Amino acid sequence: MGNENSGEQVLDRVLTLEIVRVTERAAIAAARLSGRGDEHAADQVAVDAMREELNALSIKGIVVIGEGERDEAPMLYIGEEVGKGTGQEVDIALDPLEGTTICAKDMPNSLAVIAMAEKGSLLNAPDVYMDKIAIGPGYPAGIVDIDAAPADNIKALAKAKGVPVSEITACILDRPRHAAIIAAVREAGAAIRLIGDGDVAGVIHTTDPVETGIDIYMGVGGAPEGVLAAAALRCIGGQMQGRLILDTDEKRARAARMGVEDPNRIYHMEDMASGDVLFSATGVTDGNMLMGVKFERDYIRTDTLVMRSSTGTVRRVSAKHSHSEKFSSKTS
Ligand code: VTB
Repeated sequence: MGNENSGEQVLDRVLTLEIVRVTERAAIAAARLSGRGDEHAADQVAVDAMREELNALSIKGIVVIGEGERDEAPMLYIGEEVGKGTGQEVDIALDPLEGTTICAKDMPNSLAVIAMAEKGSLLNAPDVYMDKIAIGPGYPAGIVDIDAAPADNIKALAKAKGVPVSEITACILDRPRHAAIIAAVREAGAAIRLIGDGDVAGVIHTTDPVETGIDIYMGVGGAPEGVLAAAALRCIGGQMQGRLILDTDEKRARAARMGVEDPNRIYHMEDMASGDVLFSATGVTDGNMLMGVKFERDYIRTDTLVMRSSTGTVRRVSAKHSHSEKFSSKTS
């Protein structure tokens, strides 16, 4: 798959393999608690595991997208320094368990995700909502537009793909706030896959419609998840636009403190994740692109997608881990 976004290789390429270990470890921890109905516990073990693995890396990392602001998240909060404090300075966006509720319910597509980038190249997004639209690679630039009517975007996409609108599937979070967009997409004649959570996976799924059945992601989800998804698309190729939803003075002030000058700005994929970006996602529960963690008698198996924007290489890492203390079920 071609990648138009190649750029300078700034990050040490060994980090591409190091971050696989980080998401594998978080995914294994979370997966032990999948289907147990306790989303906080699943999230907590994933956070602990990811943090421990990150702190073993020779990086000077800073969390720019994390578990929340320092006062509300004791670990992996925005601004937390991670890594051994030696080596390259990197910005990190992470979600040790993207889709806590789907993991707790043992439903598809929960992931452990991380993006690592050159210092200063990931959008410092506040934890607010973001309106998003994303499509995979291979389309002319600008064929979808966050400000266009949903039906027009669907029709433009179908035309560019060379299929009738009825063969297009949009992925949308199943929320009451999406009633109008859902009605408009259905009225246009396209199908919709409604998801309960996990729009990072939803966006990534647009990059491989043959495997996932998803052509376009639309709707309002978390802004931090938007930056993570943009980091992934920068590596695989595709188009994405996002706009923060800053509908109160408090949110506008919070965003301004994080450097957002224009509250109505449309962020394109490259505005959310620029420079050399690495991205890794390990499946927690089974999904459309990634298998979930499998606990077998002799091994624990994981499935990871890891990629890098400067080279456009997308690797799939299928790993067998021996049972060990590190992967045991106790929290650290
Ligand atoms: C999405 C989704 C997340 O939050 O961003 C969503 O990717 C949006 O927020 O997995 P609401 O749930 O408030 O609609 C999550 O579902 C995480 O909560």
